[in-house]
Amino acid sequence: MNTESYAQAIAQDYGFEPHSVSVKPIGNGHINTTLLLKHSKGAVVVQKLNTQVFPEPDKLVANARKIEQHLKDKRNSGDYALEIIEHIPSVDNTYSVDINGDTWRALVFIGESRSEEVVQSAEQAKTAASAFGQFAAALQDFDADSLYPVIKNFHNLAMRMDMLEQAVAEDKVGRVSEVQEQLAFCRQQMHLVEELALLEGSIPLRPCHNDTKINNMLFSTRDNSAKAVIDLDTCMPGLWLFDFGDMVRTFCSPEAEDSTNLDKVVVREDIFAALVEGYIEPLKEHITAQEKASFWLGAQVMPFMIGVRFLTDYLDGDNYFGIKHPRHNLDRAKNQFALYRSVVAQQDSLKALICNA
Ligand code: ADP
Ligand code: GN1
Ligand code: MG
Repeated sequence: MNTESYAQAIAQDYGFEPHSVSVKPIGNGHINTTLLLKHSKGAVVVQKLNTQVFPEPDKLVANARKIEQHLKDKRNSGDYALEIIEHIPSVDNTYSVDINGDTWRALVFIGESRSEEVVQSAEQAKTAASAFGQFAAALQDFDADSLYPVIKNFHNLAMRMDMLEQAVAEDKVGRVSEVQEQLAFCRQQMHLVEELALLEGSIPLRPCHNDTKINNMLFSTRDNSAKAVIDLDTCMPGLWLFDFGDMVRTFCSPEAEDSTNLDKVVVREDIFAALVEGYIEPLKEHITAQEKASFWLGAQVMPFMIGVRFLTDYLDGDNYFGIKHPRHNLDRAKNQFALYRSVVAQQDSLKALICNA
């Protein structure tokens, strides 16, 4: 089926006037297919959920709707100021529809907004980090155990390393020989697995976003303020250090995640400082001292772990992340390892910024 036929089928399922419908891709997500659908009365976002990544899409939608409801209650009581990602019911009153074996959902289009791929200024970093902090704070009284674990062991580094070794052993597409340098590098970082294990039990499990990359929040095009935290697909119980680390990963480099300009892939300390400040402020009533200290480990783990995941997908034949060219996942992996190296190299100043916050 082509995009136009999907659009017609969606129009029917959601009761939009079929002749008025047009679609175009929006955003740069790696997982789902996201389209802006315009119809006679306005616009909605429609998404084909990637069932390779999310084998139980109905559970994902049920999770997202629980969070949506919780945030709406918070907003109604004046405890959450951002806009909320909102699912639209179909004509049959379901929140996802089956089109030719694929699962689609419709979301309210959050207008006058834009997402960024690269943070442009410290002010922007603070705004975005504060939005993710407000989101985390608003979820503190949410029962995260009521969420279905849509991807088990999502941020389990030990398991990610096992998956890398498995992909190496299988060498499905004959790419192992060209990544020997990256593999050797990965195998030297096992201390991170041990450091994470040592933390177990000393910091609380929290309702987490688990994908706090910069393009998963929307800025207002009117005044550049934070508009909404989006992409709630991986909200599950987790550790704040991972959400913090994912922001370090996606806010701090002046280069995009897939840039091959590796000399420029370095942590911008002013951005890091703004992110620390922006994220911790909304959490100050909740965060423990040990949790704050653990952010340093998060800053190292996330660039490294996502690098490992990109490398694994490259060896596996690119079945997980969307790619635009055959070496895309390898480029992304090299980029993330360069960023991880920069985090480690700047350890003294970055750690001090966390400690002094
Ligand atoms: P993926 O899971 O593939 O990352 P996302 O849910 O993050 O998909 O959506 C991809 C992009 O689409 C976002 O980065 C954002 O630019 C845009 N987007 C998604 N939902 C909305 C929405 N409700 N309103 C406006 N833009 C949206
Ligand atoms: C994916 O869906 P998106 O593009 O926001 C991935 C994240 C990775 C990220 C790397 C469900 O996020 O875990 O960190 O790519 N999402 C999933 O950019 O695996
Ligand atoms: Mg996304």
